Amino acid sequence: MRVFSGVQPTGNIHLGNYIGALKQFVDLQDKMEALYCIVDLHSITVPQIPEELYRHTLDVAALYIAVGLDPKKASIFIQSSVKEHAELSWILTCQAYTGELNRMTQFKDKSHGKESAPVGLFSYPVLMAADILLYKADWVPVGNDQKQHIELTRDLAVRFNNKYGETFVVPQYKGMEVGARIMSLDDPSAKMSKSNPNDFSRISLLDAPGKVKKSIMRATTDSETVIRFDPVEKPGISNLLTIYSAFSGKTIPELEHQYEGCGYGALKKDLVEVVNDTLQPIQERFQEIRPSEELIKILKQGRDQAQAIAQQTMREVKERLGFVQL
Ligand code: AQP
Repeated sequence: MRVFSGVQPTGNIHLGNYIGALKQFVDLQDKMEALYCIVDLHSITVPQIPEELYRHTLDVAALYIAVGLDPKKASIFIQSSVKEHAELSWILTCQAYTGELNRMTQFKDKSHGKESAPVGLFSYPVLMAADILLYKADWVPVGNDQKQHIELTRDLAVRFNNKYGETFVVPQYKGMEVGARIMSLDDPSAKMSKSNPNDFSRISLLDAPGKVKKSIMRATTDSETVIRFDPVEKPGISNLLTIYSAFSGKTIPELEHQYEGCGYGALKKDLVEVVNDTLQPIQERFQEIRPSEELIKILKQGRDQAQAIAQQTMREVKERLGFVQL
């Protein structure tokens, strides 16, 4: 069994990325062959400042290690360092229909209100399919904002296999029941996101304790006082309970019981502590690994491991398509 996933270097990893994806990356590296990349090719579907992209790419790589990914167990690499991603993406673009890409909600969200959008933003789910199919991954741990893209990946794999012969593994979406979508702290109707201009809408893994405190204490709740998990009626409190549960290991019913009769302030105060206690060792490890030569070595080693698999898949794909390989 093989697991593959990635994170865009569009900013520092936040609690949504961590709970929805990275925590699972760490669990799965012990259970199967694992490949995790930093998807820089995806990040340029929206404008990036080159110096920031460079910095964020290495930051995300260091955060992968800091949260517990082990280069002895998982291949960690930068997407653009394995050119086969772009190559397979083009081949799959020729198998995808504009109608199915038109239905992708993330494209609709990100291009909303714009007169025109980059073609790459429109076709980005095909690049994501290429990322996954290139490694014949069985499992793809992602937050539920990506579920529709995994369905497209499955459709493209089946379509290619039916047309050209069994080539790709049809991957499974590996989501979670709780925590698959962490919401913005300032607006619990929107998902927590790196690109939200309000810094207090999210908590990044590198946030200082004071910033964590401010973000949580300011988080939007409701006018009631009862601590109850109800994402429809009480999205703000439910979001805080979800974060609390993911960081403490306590179930949501356990937390509801613990905070029976308490006000929102008490819950928020404790959550600040739980989050800061979890982030502290991650930040310490980050500070060690980020400036080190070891990080570059890990990324080179990951690239070589990934490339060996990618090249093998591309040979098969080209043979099936009837490409002349010299
Ligand atoms: N709010 C979230 N809750 C749970 N999971 C989330 N993920 C993202 N936001 C949440 C999951 O994190 C992984 C990496 O995401 P990504 O960086 O590849 O892209 P994204 O989904 O577009 O994340 P952001 O933070 O919203 O970035 P921007 O603002 O740049 O678009 C994915 O598995 C994703 O599902």
